[in-house]
Amino acid sequence: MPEQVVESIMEAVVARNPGETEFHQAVHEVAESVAIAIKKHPELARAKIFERIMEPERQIIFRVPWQDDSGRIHINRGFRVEFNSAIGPYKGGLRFHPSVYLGIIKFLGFEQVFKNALTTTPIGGGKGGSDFDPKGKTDNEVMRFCQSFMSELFRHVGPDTDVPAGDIGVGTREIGYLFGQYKKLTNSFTGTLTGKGLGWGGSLVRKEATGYGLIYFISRMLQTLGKDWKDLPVVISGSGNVSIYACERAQQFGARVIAMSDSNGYIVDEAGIKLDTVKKIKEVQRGRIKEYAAEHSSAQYNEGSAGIWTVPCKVALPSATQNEIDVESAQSLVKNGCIAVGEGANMPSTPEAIQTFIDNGVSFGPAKAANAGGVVTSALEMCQNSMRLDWTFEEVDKRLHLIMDSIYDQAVQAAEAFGVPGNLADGANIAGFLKVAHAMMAQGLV
Ligand code: NDP
Ligand code: 2IT
Repeated sequence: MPEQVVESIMEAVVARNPGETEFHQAVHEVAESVAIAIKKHPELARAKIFERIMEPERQIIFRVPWQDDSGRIHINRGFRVEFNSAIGPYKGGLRFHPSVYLGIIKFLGFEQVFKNALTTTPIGGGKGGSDFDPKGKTDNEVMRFCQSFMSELFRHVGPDTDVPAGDIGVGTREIGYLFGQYKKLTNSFTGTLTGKGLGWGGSLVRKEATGYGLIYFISRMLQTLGKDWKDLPVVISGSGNVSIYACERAQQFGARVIAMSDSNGYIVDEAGIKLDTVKKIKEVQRGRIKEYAAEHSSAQYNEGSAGIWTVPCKVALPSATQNEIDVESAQSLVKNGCIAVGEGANMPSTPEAIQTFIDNGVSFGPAKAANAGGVVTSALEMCQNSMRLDWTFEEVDKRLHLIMDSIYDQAVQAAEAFGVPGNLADGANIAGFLKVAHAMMAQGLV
């Protein structure tokens, strides 16, 4: 696709999907990479494969009514976008966050298609969620919301159709309530959701998987720079599922993680983050990162989450949310000597921020590749559920590590083959796209 084709595709995307700015951003980024691949594969342009991928196979939007503990009625909106099933059942998380609207779910679903293709496992792409805010809700309120959400979703999903999992605001608690309602409505115990609890179909390592996978991926990037984790100062944004387990593995590999955040602010602890405290505050008490500073005199708390990128570090792992690193934050990381950025979150860097990293020789691990460990392990959970077997922690972790290595290799090899050596973002987009494109070509115009 020459440059004019990318521009005309973008005009069409914006006209057909007005106001969905995150979706436009995600499509633009992939279109630019794929243009390189399509030059070598004109048959894919003639078959309009990219244009077909951009249009979700199915989009479901539904009402989610629920009652709070005082009996008041609330109405939220639920989404499931079934994006692409060329290589397997739709697969991807559910996000519960007040910022959720169709444009967020579509950007996430679109990215998921290519990420899942890179995993080497047979899963298509989808995403869902709601503008429900679990913060400050009681367990009973969250349970009633999840039951109402699943009362509609259950008819659209299934172990060979669409397999949701967690994302922001959806962890083991929410998956439990969703699973209970799904099981009751369908009278079947299947692997329709992943991220289930241990003892009722969940896989060991799923909780740790995105964070651990991120660290395995960045290890490969560091190797090519002739570095390892030992004593490297690392900054990780967020303090949720991805951030906590990225911190755990990085520390186990000898890194010095010095800052973490939430949407209110960030903590800096030059003595090294005490992860047990973060786990207690975030996983047990569902509290705020600010509370960390009250427990450790070596730490300071600062208001405002973006300030975390002014903390000097060698490795930055944005693991909170989309567009959290803008060009100023990227410049500040570069100025302070950052050598590698690994995206734990989905689309955390703006296009200008990515360009800043590339222009300044900062090694850049794109989300689709670097944070694929979560969905990789979800696919391993599906596999264990189908076999009615549970693998050990070591077995799952070994497979996760091998697959993260393969994802890294695919990105490197595609970047080389298509004339952009070292550009892992282009490489990951091209490798993921070609896998889906070839499957779609083989399956005809459906
Ligand atoms: P969690 O809900 O466990 O944690 C989210 C973290 O990010 C919290 O610290 C939260 O702070 C912070 N955050 C959320 N929204 C914002 C915002 N608008 N501004 C600043 N901070 C924010 O989610 P996960 O850890 O699961 O997900 C984090 C990222 O990783 C997301 O981009 C997700 O799509 C991606 N991801 C997740 C995977 C998974 O398996 N869970 C797999 C691959 C990617 P606060 O508590 O204040 O809201
Ligand atoms: O963005 C992601 O890859 C996820 N939230 C995990 C999806 C999954 O199905 O495990």
